[in-house]
Amino acid sequence: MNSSLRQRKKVAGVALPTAVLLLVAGAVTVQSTGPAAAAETTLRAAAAKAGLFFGVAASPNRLHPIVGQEFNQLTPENDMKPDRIATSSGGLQNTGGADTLVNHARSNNMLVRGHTLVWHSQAGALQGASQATLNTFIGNAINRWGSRIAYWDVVNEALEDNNTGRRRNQWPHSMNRDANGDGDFFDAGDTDVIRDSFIRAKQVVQAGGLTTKLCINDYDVEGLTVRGGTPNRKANALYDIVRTYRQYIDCVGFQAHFNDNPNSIITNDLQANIQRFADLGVEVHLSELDIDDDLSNNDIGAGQAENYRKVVRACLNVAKCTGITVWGISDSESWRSSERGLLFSGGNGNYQKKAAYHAVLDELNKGRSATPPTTPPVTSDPPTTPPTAGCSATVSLNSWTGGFVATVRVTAGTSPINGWNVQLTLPSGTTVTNAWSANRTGTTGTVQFSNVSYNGSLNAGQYTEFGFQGTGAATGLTPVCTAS
Ligand code: 9MR
Repeated sequence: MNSSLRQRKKVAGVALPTAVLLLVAGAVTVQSTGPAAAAETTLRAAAAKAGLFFGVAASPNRLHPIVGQEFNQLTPENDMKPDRIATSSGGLQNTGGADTLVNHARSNNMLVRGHTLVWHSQAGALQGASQATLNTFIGNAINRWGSRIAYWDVVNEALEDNNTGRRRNQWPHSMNRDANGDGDFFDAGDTDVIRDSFIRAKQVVQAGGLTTKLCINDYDVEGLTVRGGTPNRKANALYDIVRTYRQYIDCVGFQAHFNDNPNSIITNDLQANIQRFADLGVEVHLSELDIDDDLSNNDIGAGQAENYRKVVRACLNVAKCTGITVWGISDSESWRSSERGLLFSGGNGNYQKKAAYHAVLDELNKGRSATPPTTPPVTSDPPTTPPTAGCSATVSLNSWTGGFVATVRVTAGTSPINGWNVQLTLPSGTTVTNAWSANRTGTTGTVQFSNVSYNGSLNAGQYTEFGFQGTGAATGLTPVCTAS
């Protein structure tokens, strides 16, 4: 366990499409094929049917049969980290463990998430290296396994602890320079390790014609808020990075190590946060999931199995949440064994399913959320009030003292629409601080939100959602929707 993690640990039903896993050009893909079938009996089969992967962190000495039986994705828990495989000049060494895991994944029809290329911790011989050396390593590592790695964590844990919303300042982030002093590293004249590492990784993928997708991965970024409803500044900072470098970033890993740290609890707005990243067009993974079994200060419940259910549901409800990886098989073999955060007890190949396992399997078997029908349901009695053309909007709020997050659902009426505008009048003293999946005009009083390029066209009865965050109290909001 690295020191920052040690420290933060202490602080504190409609018809489902069926799907199959296919092995295509070295990568396993999930594909929909038809109508519903009986409940599946393994996590991987249930997940595949719902159209996502369900994976596990793996080590070469723990490749027990359960790995291939229950999971269809693996992440090397330690064997692809720079301290295992990097030389000081960015070359590769000791790749045996990683090779074993990649081969095991292939023979068990599993995806691989490579973990990880650029990280301040476990940097080994790369500690203190220049961007040029990091780039050499990025090229060597990506090319060694090519498209056999479906997803690579290119940059891991770049943001500071304690909800500051800042970048870390130790190497490699100490190389960052804010040339014009405007408080970010996003300008052309700035130096940014995140940008430069992703540019290099994308170059390598494109030059090799690889299918590998490139992810940024972090913890304490799962909710829109943290304990007490405080905005999650670390999540907002990650969001800004992904939005700014979207052309190089394909996927985002929310580590999802849920525990009693105020910034690591499970909040009600997990799904809304997954959705706002998904709305940028990236895939979202819950990349290192474990849940403390006596999590006492979370917002959404106390029982471990129920918490697993809610977290899995939040992912299932967002189409671009394409995978969940648990950080180990059993409690006793976990990096946090004292928190008993995983799905199995037992060890050394002899594992017993916990209540959390059954909850996850059950939830996966329910599949993704219902997509609204494109034609109104047929009823024997015509409705007394016919649905209207145009659009309608409803607001749901997650409020705390001094702030709130609003999720607005826009639903098309009886005809398809090509665009929408939602007007809201905020109470005095209330200010919008940021919005996602919509263009915004105004921050106080009467504010307008209109569709962005990808969510303006809705079929009759179909809906989309956007969100905004604000200070003050957002009571009595009555949205007025106009379609175009
Ligand atoms: O589970 C990993 C553990 O075996 C290592 O000792 C530890 C060293 O830092 O890393 C653990 O995995 C971490 C992952 O690479 C990044 N996110 C946090 C994970 C738990 O610390």
